[in-house]
Amino acid sequence: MEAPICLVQNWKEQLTVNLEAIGILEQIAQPLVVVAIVGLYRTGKSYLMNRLAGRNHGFSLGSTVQSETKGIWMWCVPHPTKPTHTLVLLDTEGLGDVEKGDPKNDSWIFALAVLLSSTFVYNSMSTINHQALEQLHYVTELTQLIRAKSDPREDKVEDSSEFVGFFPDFIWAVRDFVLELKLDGRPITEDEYLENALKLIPENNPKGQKSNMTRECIRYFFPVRKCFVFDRPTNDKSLLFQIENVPENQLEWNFQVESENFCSYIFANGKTKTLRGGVIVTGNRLGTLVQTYVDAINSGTVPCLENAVTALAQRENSAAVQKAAEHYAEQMAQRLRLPTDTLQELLEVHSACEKEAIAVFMEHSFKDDEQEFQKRLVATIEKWKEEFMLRNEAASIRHCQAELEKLSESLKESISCGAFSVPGGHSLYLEARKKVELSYEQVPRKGVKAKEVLKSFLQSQATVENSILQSDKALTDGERAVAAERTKKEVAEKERELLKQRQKEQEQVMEAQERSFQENIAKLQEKMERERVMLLREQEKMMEHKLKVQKELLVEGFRKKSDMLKNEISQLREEIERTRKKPSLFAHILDTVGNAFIMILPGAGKICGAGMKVLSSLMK
Ligand SMILES: *[C@@H]1O[C@H](CO)[C@@H](O)[C@H](O)[C@H]1NC(C)=O
Ligand SMILES: CC(=O)N[C@H]1CO[C@H](CO)[C@@H](O)[C@@H]1O
Repeated sequence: MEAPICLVQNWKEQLTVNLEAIGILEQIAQPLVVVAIVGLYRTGKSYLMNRLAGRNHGFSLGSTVQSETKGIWMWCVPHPTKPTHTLVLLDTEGLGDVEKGDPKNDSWIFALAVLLSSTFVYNSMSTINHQALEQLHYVTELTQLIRAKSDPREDKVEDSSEFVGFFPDFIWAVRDFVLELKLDGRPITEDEYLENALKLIPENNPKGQKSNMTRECIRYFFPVRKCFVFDRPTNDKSLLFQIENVPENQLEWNFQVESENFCSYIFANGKTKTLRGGVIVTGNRLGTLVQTYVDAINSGTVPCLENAVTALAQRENSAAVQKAAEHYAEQMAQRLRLPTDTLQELLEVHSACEKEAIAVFMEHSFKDDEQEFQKRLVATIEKWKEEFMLRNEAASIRHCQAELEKLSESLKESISCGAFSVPGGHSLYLEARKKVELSYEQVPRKGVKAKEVLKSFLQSQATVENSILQSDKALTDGERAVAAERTKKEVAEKERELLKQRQKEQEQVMEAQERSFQENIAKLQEKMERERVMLLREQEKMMEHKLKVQKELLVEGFRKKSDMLKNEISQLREEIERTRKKPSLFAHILDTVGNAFIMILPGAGKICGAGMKVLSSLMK
């Protein structure tokens, strides 16, 4: 992208998504590092954005800002140090600018910037003081504006602490910093400066209440915090308003170094944007997220992180089913040589292809609650399998008929020229026919319909044979009766064989369904286990953060506030315990989904003995 483009427009009291920008995101299949920068205009935000993009121009700078559209601007550039990633820069335009419309909608822009980014930069001037913190009051509204889970607990605080897991890292950029980095005469780091500024105000005065809340929220929601201070870029006022045209080396040395440090930090530490459950956000996913959130805002509902993941999953899981089913059909077509010698041969190839297809599905699907999409895949593959079985039968019939046609040519000729209408003709006929049968037996790879085709052939010969038999003058009536009886017996024997083959095949089909069932359950179990480990990690991270906040509050002397966290912490501890004890959770899910799979794979149910006892034995 040569220049930024408006992503979300905040105009005429409406938020609108720019479809052109969504189109750009949809082209990006790479994972994203998303850096959002927020702050008042004329504070030099654009300069930092341009530096991150590696350009001098792009995001417009303060002097022309008035003509720009209010909202979120986006710039996608290759990540300078991670070639497998795309860096997306988001700039909020016109936040806190009264001339540009209702400030109520600013809260939404702020919330969107938080939701969409993996690194969130707040840019402000001169020092971190009451005023700067008050300008950041938007963070205190986040709990009212967005929700983590689709079924929130009664307890609001409990829900808000859910944010911790997937909120961006927080960076405070202090521009034109005029103080010395010292605390009680001792030099401190930038980060210490920030942490000190975020300490709560002990005495209860109404003036500090607002900034006090901001402090608390930042510490609560953003576990990873960082601060960068910047000197004035130039002391030449005339240059200040056209910084984009000033060559780098004419800017103040300190400022150059500070900008460099800021950019290097973000390039090295800016996280890949990730959602709950380890879902990595790519360009096209970000596009869906933006639309989902803005749709929710415009329809007056609260944008919800969990619902956004569900929306993504809905879209991608159908694609995952399709991809997996296509893989199956392609591989089957490639590996099968129709007709196969036996049904078992086909079913073995089927099992191998299905195994791969399930793996493809598992790789590309997520949050498949109730296994709705996996069930769809099982059903689709079953249908395909039946289709391949039909094709196999048709190929076998074609092949066998053609072979028999060839082999019985001379027999038919003899019949039509009356070669068997002589005394002793019947035995001649039987001999000739036996020869056909024997040669037919030698034909390789006749397939599943070999016996059936032969049977039909013999049936079609019945009338001819009978008339040869009846007209054979060399036989007595008694001999004729015996011969007819023998033929009948042979036919019955062939029927029995055919029946046996069909029964065996049916068993094989059932066994194949059982294999499908086992494979589906096994892969599902693997995936659930991976997800459980991920959830545990997220919960533990949340716990770590809460304990840290609790301890800090205690050290700072806010015992009451610190105690209030106790409840949350014990709740979370219980949740972690529940996550640790997986089998009870799995058993329930597997029972339900197992039954659903068996509906589609009835053979598996017959072999397993229907009951879900088999599942308990699977669960180790
Ligand atoms: C700031 O928050 C702390 C902890 O809740 C509270 O004790 C203190 O009175 C608050 N200060 C102000 C100025 O509201
Ligand atoms: C999307 C949104 O919240 N828009 C609001 C912007 O502000 C006006 C005035 O308060 C509201 O009417 C809109 O609903």
